Amino acid sequence: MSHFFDVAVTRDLARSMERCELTFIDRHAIDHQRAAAQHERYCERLVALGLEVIRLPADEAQPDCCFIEDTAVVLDEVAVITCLGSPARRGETPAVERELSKHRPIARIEWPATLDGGDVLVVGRTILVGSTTRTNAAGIEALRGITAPFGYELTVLRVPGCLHLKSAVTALDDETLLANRGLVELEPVKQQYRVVDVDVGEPGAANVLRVRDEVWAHPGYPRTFEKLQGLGVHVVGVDISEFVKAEGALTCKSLLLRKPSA
Ligand code: CIR
Repeated sequence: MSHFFDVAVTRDLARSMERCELTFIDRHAIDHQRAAAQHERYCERLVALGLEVIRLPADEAQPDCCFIEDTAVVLDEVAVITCLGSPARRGETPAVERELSKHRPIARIEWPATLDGGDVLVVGRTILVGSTTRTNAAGIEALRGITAPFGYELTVLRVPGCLHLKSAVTALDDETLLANRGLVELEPVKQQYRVVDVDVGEPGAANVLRVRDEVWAHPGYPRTFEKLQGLGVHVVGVDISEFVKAEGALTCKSLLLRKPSA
């Protein structure tokens, strides 16, 4: 899938985000004003790159609603609405489905199959899926069933160390992964990709967002940032420190899609 996206669907953050789900990290106070400012800058940067940014309103009943990535997997051919692994988050999907149905045919993952979009990394025609506390075997098989007719090949990776696959590994380009190998078992794909390791002192640094010709990275991980610069990656700092406290990352805050060519 090309990273020349035209549209970003984002969701504003709820004031209730301070009551977000947390699994692998401890709770720290979230500065709502700073978080809102960071979200503005995230959206502004997408606009500056030329994307149309659709901002769905926050839902105060859904503290994690700004992490819109988990609600869907959007491919060129179809938008797969997920059944989130956390029951508390399942109310997030209807508003997202209403928006995505304007852009794509809809398929759904239905309970007891569960899957979070944060566990799905699409690299070209390959879909890497994390087996996590949120994404179960039935969710993975449901995704395989929906995407196989379009020619996608799905590979399952175990993620024992963190919330989502993409907290542990993302792609710098179609041949290269950025990973924390302490959090994800990359054995099944080690022949397929070159792997760049995050700095050992920055375990959370593997989540970067590819958008157009940029790779966004959180500046809170400066050594990994410099490493990517040294490798010639067009890396851009986008600060999401308040969302990191909610166990979120850069990819979680948008769904990126291409407009179908006319
Ligand atoms: C959760 O636990 O579901 C939220 N607090 C964080 C979700 C982050 N999403 C992501 O990594 N894709």
